[in-house]
Amino acid sequence: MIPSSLLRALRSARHVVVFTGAGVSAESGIPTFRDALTGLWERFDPGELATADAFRRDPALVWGWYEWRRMKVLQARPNPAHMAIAELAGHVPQLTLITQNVDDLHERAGSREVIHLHGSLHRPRCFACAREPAEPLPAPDEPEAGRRLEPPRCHHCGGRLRPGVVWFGESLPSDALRAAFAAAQACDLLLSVGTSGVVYPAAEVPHLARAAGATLVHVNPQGEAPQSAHEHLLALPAGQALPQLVREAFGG
Ligand code: BV8
Ligand code: ZN
Repeated sequence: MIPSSLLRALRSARHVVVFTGAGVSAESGIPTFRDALTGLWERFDPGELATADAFRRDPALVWGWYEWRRMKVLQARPNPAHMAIAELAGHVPQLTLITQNVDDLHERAGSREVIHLHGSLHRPRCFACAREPAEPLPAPDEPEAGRRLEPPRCHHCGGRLRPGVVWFGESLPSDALRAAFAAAQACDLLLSVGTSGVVYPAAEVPHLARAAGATLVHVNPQGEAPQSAHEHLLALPAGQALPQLVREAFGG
């Protein structure tokens, strides 16, 4: 049951921020960061594999992992959580969507101007000269969880292509981070959906909103109990919680 105080806060919000992590795509069948380490990769910690050093050491291992994850995204469809977030934008005066995810399921659900703090699986670039390939890469053939794949070569300099994601130890795109922090400080309600909030500086976003006096709503089956009256926890899967929240707040 969604508290009426939360429904009132959402109805009267001028500016809503939605901040998502891997949990929002879980019901689309996309493994969360921890679950994405199966097969050949199960002996790795993501912090070890999602780094430039890992790519330098073994490009085929890292490229294979990202191509397997890209294939999962190509095979996936947006779930009711992505759809409800796209619909919510039509019910509030201003909505800023910030994601830590590297999939394009928010865009495929109809959300526009998605702020990707950690880049995208669909924007590979040359590890040497940073140019992007002229054509989008073909869908990977069925790499079972655990195949090494040699990364394609840059048409310009012959360097290896790398995934267009932000690796540990790499800076986040500064314009995306600035826009995300500004929205967090300006909003009056922030919905944090499916994130464990351990990775910085992205994890700063909800803290900035709380410090600016916004109402916080955490949507996470494993979420912790809220700390204050302005904080709510919906301990449900996002695919259930978000459609229910939009329906109870705005009807339809
Ligand atoms: C930076 C893209 C420095 C790649 C990602 C030591 C050495 C080096 C750096 C550090 C260090 N110590 C700390 C740092 C900083 C580091 C950091 O924060 N590390 C953590 C581990 C402590 N950060 C960085 O390195 C960042 N860069 O600091 O640069 C610098 C500074 C100046 C100049 C130069 C450099 C860069 C971090 C970005 C890393 N890239 N992603 C890829 O995807 O492969 S992070 C990646 O993991 C995700 O994007 C996400 O942000 C994060 C967590 O992933 P998950 O845990 O899977 O997902 P999530 O957190 O969303 O958890 C799933 C949640 O969903 C769970 O809570 C679960 O309960 C819930 N859930 C499950 N099902 C559902 C659900 N919820 C709702 N519904 C459901 N159905
Ligand atoms: Zn190049």
